[in-house]
Amino acid sequence: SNAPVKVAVTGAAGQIGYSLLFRIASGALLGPDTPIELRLLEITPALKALEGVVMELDDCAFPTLAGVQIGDDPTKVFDGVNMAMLVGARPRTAGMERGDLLSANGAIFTAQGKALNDVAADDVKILVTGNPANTNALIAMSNAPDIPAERFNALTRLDHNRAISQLAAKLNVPVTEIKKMTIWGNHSATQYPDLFNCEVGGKSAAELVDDHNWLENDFIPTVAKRGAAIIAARGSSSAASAANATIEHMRDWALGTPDGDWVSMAVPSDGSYGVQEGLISSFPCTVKDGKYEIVQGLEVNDFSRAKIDASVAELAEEQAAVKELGLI
Ligand code: NAX
Repeated sequence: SNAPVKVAVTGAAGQIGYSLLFRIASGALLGPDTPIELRLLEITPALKALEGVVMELDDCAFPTLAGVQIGDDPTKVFDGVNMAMLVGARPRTAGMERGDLLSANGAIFTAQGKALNDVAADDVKILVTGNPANTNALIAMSNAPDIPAERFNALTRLDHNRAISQLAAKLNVPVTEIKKMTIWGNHSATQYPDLFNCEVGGKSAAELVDDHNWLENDFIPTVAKRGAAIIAARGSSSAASAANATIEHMRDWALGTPDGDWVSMAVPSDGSYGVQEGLISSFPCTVKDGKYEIVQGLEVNDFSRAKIDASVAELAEEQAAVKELGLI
């Protein structure tokens, strides 16, 4: 039998963790034939709650779950991990300035980047879900000089899935008809979901929609502000859909994307599409044999150019702020 894949999840006692762990353990990440060993990191006061979650994992008797370890020390929990999903982060609380938020998260992601650098497996893949996801990933990457930079990604797959769902509803087609959706830029309100390169049944999505007012003033803000709409409706932030997107990003990164389609992944820029090198920005990506590539040669019209530039400018500001704080 094959050796278990070691999968770390941080913030494991949180809301997203409660959806994520059970799906990973049940085989949704790597299929029914790959045993998984879970490595769960939490802060000390949350370990008791995490023990309760582990009791429930035990009670599922998942055939693919080969073991679970929990702890509050990243150098122990990350030892030998092949995948790390960095979900735990410090949320913005009342009275907190942007600098305070970046500092609090900086402390978390410098420490976790260093620990991954020291103890993770050579093939480790790291995905940051905790916000501000792109910049947290940049901080972790910058503190892990021995891990190839391209192994640090941030999550924009939830935005990607939201965009597919909104477009499918508008055109009254099944989601399976929609290919080549792209989220560009930051996982924030400046993100740009691109319908000009998107295809529906092989035709241009923007042409099928044929309504620039809807595209600009309805579709884009609905996708970009969906998180706030979920909070307003549910009373807490998206959790099951965020867990689903985290799994889909990692699954596709490990197992590949289908021919004739791509996914959105926030990855360190190589300068493609004029995005300054080193920023962790969302791009259309394909994956083969565990390696992703940014899709090249797409048309970027003037409307798209301005939207991408605005989101990338925000990423550059965040990068400057964390540089100023000495975090990268
Ligand atoms: P919760 O507050 O429910 O859970 C977060 C957990 O992280 C807590 O249990 C906390 O104890 C733990 N934690 C804090 N610091 C830690 C550390 N240093 N090491 C390990 N664990 C630590 O938040 P939840 O709703 O699960 O959301 C988690 C993160 O995902 C938040 O930052 C949230 O903003 C972000 N999101 C990102 C999304 C994306 O698309 N990229 C969408 C969903 C979500 O908003």
